[in-house]
Amino acid sequence: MNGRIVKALSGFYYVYEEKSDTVYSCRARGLFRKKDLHPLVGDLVTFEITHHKDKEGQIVSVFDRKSCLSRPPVANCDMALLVTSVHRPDINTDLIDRYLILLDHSGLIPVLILQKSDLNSTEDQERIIENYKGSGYRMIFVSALERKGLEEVRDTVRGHISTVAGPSGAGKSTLLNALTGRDILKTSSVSDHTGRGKQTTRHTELVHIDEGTYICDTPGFSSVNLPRLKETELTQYFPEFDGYSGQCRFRGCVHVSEPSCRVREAVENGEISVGRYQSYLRMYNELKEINKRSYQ
Ligand SMILES: Nc1nc2c(ncn2[C@@H]2O[C@H](COP(=O)(O)OP(=O)(O)OP(=O)(O)O)[C@@H](O)[C@H]2O)c(=O)[nH]1
Ligand SMILES: [Mg+2]
Ligand SMILES: [Zn+2]
Repeated sequence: MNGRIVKALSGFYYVYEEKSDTVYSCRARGLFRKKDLHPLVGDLVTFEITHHKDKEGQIVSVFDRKSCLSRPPVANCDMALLVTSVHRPDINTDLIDRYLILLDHSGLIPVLILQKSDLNSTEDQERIIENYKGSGYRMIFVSALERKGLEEVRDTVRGHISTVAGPSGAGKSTLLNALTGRDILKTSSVSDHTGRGKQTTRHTELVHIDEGTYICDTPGFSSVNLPRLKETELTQYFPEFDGYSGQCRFRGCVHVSEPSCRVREAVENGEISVGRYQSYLRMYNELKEINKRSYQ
């Protein structure tokens, strides 16, 4: 039998078999320990049924992965819905920008989901759009509460295996509940005191939306490590620089302090947003530091 791991908890792997619409609780054989292969949520596996009535089985093999993301740890996703709110909790563009680098590096299509749009003013919305202008990232304003933007999300994820990612309290689980029309995932309110989420989702779980469409619910996070990159490669991860970087005076310009830099010029005259350029500089310096330390 073939199936997909939809949840991993306390040594059990929950494997979903689409044809029979059944979830089997499986153990992984010692084989995995020997090979040091840890099955992940999203993995396609072959399994044997060991107990029909109790729907128990044993995983025999794991298929090669199409992708593997470190945070959250999921396999075979080709798309990531980066879910954040503007208010409650407040938006953290540094976290978004770092995560966009990680996604690009892992080969996943990023989609920016601005959840809780019912709490936004028109200016809030314009500010976010302005910040990512020219990046080409798909951006969807959603209110799970008022059921706005859900059709656009559905159209975007159709046929994809996606994962949600974003800070605690951003409304990831609420969004998935709204998309399935079922209250299957636990949610809880944002703290009035801190304005932050309460780490409600504790494990990663793949939710079957319809044939061939899955979305993974994941625990919230508040920091992202950059992938291992040379600082000079970072410019490739900012799509809004693409139309300008070829026009800088120096080949290999990293747009930091070189003269006649077309990217910096574009920032100065408002063609590229200052916020994104500052993110670039922060990450550039961080990578430079990391790389210096690791070569010492
Ligand atoms: N105003 C408003 N509140 C929302 C919306 N969607 C979710 N919320 C609220 O936001 C709070 C957090 O929602 P969750 O879905 O639990 O957030 P989460 O991102 O899954 O959080 P973690 O599981 O902790 O990572 C809940 O109180 C929701 O009711 C929305 O569209 N508008
Ligand atoms: Mg959640
Ligand atoms: Zn330049």
